[in-house]
Amino acid sequence: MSPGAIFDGKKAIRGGVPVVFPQFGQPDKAMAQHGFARSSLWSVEHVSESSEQSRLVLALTENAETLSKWPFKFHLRFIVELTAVSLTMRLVAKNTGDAPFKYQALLHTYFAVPAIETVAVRGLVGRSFLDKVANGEKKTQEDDTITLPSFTDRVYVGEAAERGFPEEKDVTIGTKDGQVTTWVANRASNNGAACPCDVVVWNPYEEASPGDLPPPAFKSFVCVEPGLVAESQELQPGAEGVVSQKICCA
Ligand code: TA6
Repeated sequence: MSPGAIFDGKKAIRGGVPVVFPQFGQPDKAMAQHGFARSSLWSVEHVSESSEQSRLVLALTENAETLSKWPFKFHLRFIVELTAVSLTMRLVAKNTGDAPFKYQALLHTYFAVPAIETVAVRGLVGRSFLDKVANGEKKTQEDDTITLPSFTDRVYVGEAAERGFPEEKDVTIGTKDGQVTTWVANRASNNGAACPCDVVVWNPYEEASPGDLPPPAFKSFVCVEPGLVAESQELQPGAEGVVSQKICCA
């Protein structure tokens, strides 16, 4: 959590896992950056507790505010499952209207790290990525070790889309000297069928740190974000789109 996080509901809380829906970035300028979900008030739909797992389901459906920005009916669920060894989060978007709609969805997860300069993210080798620090230039990840020595903002395109759907590989977060601290499984589906999961890797460094993330806060996190964002997805009436992330300590 950023020391400058704002909790008055006027903007997304800076840290944790902001829920991005129905847009990533601001393709629709009339709608907030990253959509309305992360700054809306959700309801608690379900809470359960056992010796094995704690489970929480939060829900958001269309309302006058969302309809004024995006004229579609939906039921969003954010499902959090915590065990002794893992945290699994699933964003499930259901089209509850009678016409298809286009959407993007992403879990904007902030992972705490000791020092961004020593971080290495692995498991994305071979993927194409859009380098938003280089005007969105399309590049290929040649090395399995991704370091973040400076402002980094990349959309790693879901591998399956380009390589005939090989088994999705997990991502690890660790250090340049080879340590692995966190395993991250990113998955997606749309209209009930598994589909390639894009992964965004971001750290703003000082030059792109927003006001509610005052330096040196950038030194203490890396964002590894599963999503359906490289292209808008079309969700059929009654169908669901899902983005999930399972996090385990190595
Ligand atoms: O994490 C990727 C990204 O889209 C970056 O481009 C940057 O804008 C970041 O999200 C934070 O966005 P926010 O609206 O939360 O300041």
